[in-house]
Amino acid sequence: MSELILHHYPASLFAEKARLMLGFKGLSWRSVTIPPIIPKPDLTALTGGYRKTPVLQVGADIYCDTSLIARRLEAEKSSPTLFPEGQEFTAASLAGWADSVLFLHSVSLVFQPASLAIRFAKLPPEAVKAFVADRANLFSGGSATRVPLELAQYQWPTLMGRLETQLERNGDFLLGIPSIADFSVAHTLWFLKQTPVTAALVDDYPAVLSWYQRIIGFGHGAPRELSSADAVEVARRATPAALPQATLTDPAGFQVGQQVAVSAVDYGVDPVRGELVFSGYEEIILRREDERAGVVHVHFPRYGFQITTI
Ligand SMILES: N[C@@H](CCC(=O)N[C@@H](CS)C(=O)NCC(=O)O)C(=O)O
Repeated sequence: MSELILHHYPASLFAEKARLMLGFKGLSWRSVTIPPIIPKPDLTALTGGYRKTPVLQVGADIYCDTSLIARRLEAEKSSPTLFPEGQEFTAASLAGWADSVLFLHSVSLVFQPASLAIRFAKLPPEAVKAFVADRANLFSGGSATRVPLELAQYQWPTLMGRLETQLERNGDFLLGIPSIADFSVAHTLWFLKQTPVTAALVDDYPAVLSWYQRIIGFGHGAPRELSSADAVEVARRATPAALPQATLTDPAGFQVGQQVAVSAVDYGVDPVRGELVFSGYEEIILRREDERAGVVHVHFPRYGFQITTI
């Protein structure tokens, strides 16, 4: 059986969500460290252009976006579950809210000058300049807009106050039992916890703080390093897994077999081109042939990604 390979870097908060989900499920995995800014030639040999972090690889199958990575991990090991029975909609929707609304608030808070000064203190000025330029570009062409810092600061107590109340009353986890929602909220708060300037935005809420420590306590499972070149070689030697059975007639009329481009809607909208081989409720799959990686299937969530014909 193919190993789980996570392409990520330590400071990435969405990667932290994936690492914590791997820890929650007690999984072993291979860890490929990727650059935090473009170019990422070995990663894009696998994805075909998707550049966000993290990406999960299983042989010649490449999974983009943590909302879909969660479902792939669930398929790998169903228990403990990230999607508790009867709470599937609530768990996924709350996770989606955290990964967009809560995340964009925390980006503004973390990117305030006092916090950035600490985060960038050890980096040479050229590296800071390259990082800032990369992130400005990341947001161009997408639907997401930065929350102004003053607005993020002003609204933050409402978001945290609601979390605090729910956690005080609902037990150890957001929905009473663990779910993907816990990991989506926790990785965003993990981002704020990285410097003293923003850590208080979490620490001031005692029920949130003890819940946060519980989620972080799941750890990262058992990673073992792998080079990015070796990961490309793993894909080249593997054959993509059998496709799921189609159950959805695409409402936009896209047909399996068509050449299409898929891109994220919000930011990091770099398109991936290939043949549409599956279109389902949660997932779409493109087949692409890469000079180095060979034939790969690139999986995207349906929600939050758009298809165009080419
Ligand atoms: N919706 C995506 C968001 C991923 C994301 O925004 N990741 C950030 C890092 S935390 C990113 O890609 N930054 C640019 C980069 O790493 O190149 C997911 O759930 O995976």
